[in-house]
Amino acid sequence: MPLVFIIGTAGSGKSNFTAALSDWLRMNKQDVATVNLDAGALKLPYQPDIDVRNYVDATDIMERYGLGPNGAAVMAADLIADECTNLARDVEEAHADLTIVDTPGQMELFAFRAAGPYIVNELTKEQKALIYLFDAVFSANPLNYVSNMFLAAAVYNRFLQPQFHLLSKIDLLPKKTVNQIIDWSKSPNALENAIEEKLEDTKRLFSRNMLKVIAKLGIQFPLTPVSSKTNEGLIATNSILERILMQGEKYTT
Ligand SMILES: Nc1nc2c(ncn2[C@@H]2O[C@H](COP(=O)(O)OP(=O)(O)OP(=O)(O)O)[C@@H](O)[C@H]2O)c(=O)[nH]1
Ligand SMILES: [Mg+2]
Repeated sequence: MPLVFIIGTAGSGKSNFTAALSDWLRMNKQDVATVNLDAGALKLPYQPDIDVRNYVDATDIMERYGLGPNGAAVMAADLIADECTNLARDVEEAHADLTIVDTPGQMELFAFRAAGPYIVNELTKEQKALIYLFDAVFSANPLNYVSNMFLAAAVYNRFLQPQFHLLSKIDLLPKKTVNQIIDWSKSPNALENAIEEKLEDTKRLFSRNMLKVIAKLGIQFPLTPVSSKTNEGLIATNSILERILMQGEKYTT
């Protein structure tokens, strides 16, 4: 029963991608379960099979401890770790061939506090992977793109799990811009040229130096373009998932 965690900055499209991928897989006769780990989610674009809000509720925490929304979100993120046994049991009992996990809205609550890596390790002992979403609208600027590469590298460093990268919400950009970003993700030269062309002064210098560091680290994040509105890229995503999680086999045998 492999698991895939969907991660990305706030608003990068995690919940909608969880909805689109699970709907599409079900349409293709795959047995899928969805998990919501966002204790503060008010409305979700899918009906989660397993829901952390059954155990931890951010609104409830706000009232009980007199906290604001951010304080409650931090506390909720930490409390989720205590519910890991319950959540792992729920995942087990769902008996799905693939479980898709939608992570909390603010990525740092999941990636940069102790609870996130603990949950990723403990939710299942089966095969797992992380999908990191690059928001296409944000990533269209080379400086933002390079910053997102650093975030993706930091996330990888926290979880040390197989991780692959998608460019989300591509329906919001012209095809030419999408192709350009995909080009940057595959060719450091193309990204370097964009930095020289599109950025000035400090921003150019900063991006150029960040790119040098990335080259030194030997990181490359080839992006697969996706849209949860048009379902573009879901076939490609599924192929990558099958390769990572199932050594190329289908989930359902
Ligand atoms: N056009 C378009 N909009 C999208 C797509 N995916 C998400 N959105 C929109 O982007 C916004 C954020 O999407 P979510 O799926 O809630 O993103 P998230 O990462 O779960 O956000 P938080 O959990 O609130 O941080 C919503 O307004 C969505 O409708 C997409 O593929 N295309
Ligand atoms: Mg969400």
